[in-house]
Amino acid sequence: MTKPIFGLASNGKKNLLSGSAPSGNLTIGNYIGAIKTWGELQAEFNCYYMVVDLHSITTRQDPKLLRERSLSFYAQYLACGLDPEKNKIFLQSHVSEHAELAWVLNCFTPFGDLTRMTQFKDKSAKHPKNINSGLFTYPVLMAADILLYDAHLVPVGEDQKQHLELTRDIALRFNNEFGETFAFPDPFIGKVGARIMALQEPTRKMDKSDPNANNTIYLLDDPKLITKKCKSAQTDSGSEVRFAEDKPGVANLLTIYSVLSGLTIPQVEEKFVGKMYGHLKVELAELVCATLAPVQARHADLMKNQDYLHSVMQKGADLAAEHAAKTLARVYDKLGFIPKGARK
Ligand code: AQP
Repeated sequence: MTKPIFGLASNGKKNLLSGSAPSGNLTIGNYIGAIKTWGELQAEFNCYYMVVDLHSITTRQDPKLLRERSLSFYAQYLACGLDPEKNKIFLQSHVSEHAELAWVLNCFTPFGDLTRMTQFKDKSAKHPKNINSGLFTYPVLMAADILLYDAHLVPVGEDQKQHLELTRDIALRFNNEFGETFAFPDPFIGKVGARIMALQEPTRKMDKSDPNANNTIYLLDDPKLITKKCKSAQTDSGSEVRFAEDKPGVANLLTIYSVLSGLTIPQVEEKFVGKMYGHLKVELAELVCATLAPVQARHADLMKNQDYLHSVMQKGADLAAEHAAKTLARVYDKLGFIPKGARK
């Protein structure tokens, strides 16, 4: 007989968790690689989607901007189609158990394991004046995010795979010592793990905190700016609209077109046979604008209705906290902490 899966939701569904840090503005890369897919998963899984504001302060944030962005990220999640009735959508800092479990897990994470995290090395190189301990222990907070909700599945990009491995090591270590306490998370590999690249430097990922805004299409960019960015995207030598490794610029534009149109790459190539890069750029700009127009309109409406936004946010946090509190109580009990008010 196969062992039952630990931590399944009461409806028998697996838990899935993901999030994005409000450390820049959401991009078409976030949309294609994450938020669009999250929306498609909400029927199949018990989903937890966070705005991971605690993570964002590993690099310095302007408090006013952080507040604005966190709210706007939340509204953008909803505007992109995430349903607050079907998912737990919340701000990470609204559920204090994240920070509490992270402390516990820190005590179960060998220092040497953290020194091997490549993202720490990359981010330290990027921010040499602010190599703080939070940046170093960031993967432990991410482990807490995942383990708090018994997440069985975590959609992760290439850059987060090592952190998920670390989470699995921590869970295994704890479970081996104290008996089954945490569900064991697996990476969720989506249908098309499209990775969107920077428009001006198409050999690296489009990044929401890129200092060069021309590399990035933001979800809230106005149509004129989107058109300008698409038109000035770097393309390659030659003129044939073809997907090839030695044509990273064109391949990137074709990928965006393919995902947003629902056509396969060969179908998109076929559409542009005999046409120039310029045609692709113009049509891509139109497609991106048409995709983002309803998102931007819904976002604008939501931002005008802050009472609604805050009430949904509160509800999401309350639902998430219910689950998180149970996990933390289980952990504290295993560790030998006396529950508050245990004997009155
Ligand atoms: N260019 C991209 N193509 C495809 N998917 C992408 N994602 C991000 N950029 C692309 C996916 O979006 C989710 C959130 O990713 P993130 O990189 O914004 O993650 P983060 O932890 O919020 O950001 P960082 O790296 O901590 O901070 P910044 O971006 O400010 O440097 C992920 O699922 C990712 O795969």
